[in-house]
Amino acid sequence: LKEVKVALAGNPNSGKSSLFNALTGSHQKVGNFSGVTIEKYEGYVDYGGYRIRVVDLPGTYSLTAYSPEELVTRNYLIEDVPDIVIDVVEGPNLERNLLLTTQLMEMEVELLVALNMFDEVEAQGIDIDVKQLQRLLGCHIVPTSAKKKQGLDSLLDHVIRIYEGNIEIRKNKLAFRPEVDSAIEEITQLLAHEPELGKYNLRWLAIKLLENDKEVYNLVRQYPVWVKIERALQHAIQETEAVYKSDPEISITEDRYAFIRGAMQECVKQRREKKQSLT
Ligand code: BGO
Repeated sequence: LKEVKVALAGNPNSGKSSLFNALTGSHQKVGNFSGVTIEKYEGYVDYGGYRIRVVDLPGTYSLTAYSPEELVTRNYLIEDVPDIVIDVVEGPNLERNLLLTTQLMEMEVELLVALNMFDEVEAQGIDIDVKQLQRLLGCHIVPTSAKKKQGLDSLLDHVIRIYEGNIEIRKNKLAFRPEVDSAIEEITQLLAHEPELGKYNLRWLAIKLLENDKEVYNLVRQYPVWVKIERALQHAIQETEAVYKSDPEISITEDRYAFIRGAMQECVKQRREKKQSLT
């Protein structure tokens, strides 16, 4: 059997453990993530001639360095490099859940969205333009109901076809405001001077530096190129302060929310309930 490594990421209460259970059934074990007391659920499912190994990552709303759950999640994505990351999204609460999605896009992981609780989406009369949302997120989206065990085969089909490179989709990058985008570009190029950093996604490191991320700061500070990067960061702060009266960190957060608002306006409509006819 060919093995495919899949990680489940998602907000708390998105139905991640329900999906994990529905997928892996009795093939589960529990351990700990290295160095922390956070439980690590691993399991597998054999499907279509593949053994799909699934890790259930801690539930998180974001990928900052401020909470152990968020650190464990992003470190896992960086160090263990799953073949595919399934972002389990709570369909009826799409807007809130997309914040994590935007950050997974920034990490440029191989992303697949499980639009979970789709039974609730339908019951509540919410219309989601899945095709258009796929275009905006630059990844495939599969509606699922972990509770009713619907969409699971389609999800696994997508895992295999993405792994085999059989369904292309145009990746999309979130556009930040021009001053931030050019700072990201400049810092990414500076980071490329350090071969040892080559194992990281440099664009992601650049975004995190602009966000004042402590962990990434401590990583990059050890390298000679830091002097130039610090100058670039200072310059970015001056520019965004001058134009927007806010620092790069706030600008980046605002741009993520702007992207999400746009996506919601384009893709999600509340259907008006049909009035009951009196005839
Ligand atoms: C309770 N559809 C629906 N309708 N519900 C779902 C789906 C789905 O596709 N998937 C999950 N749920 P977790 P995290 C509950 O436990 O997997 C429900 O944190 C209840 N419990 O059943 O735990 C799931 O791992 C009493 O709901 O999420 C669970 O991501 C009343 O979403 C909740 C109502 O799922 C969270 C619900 C005693």
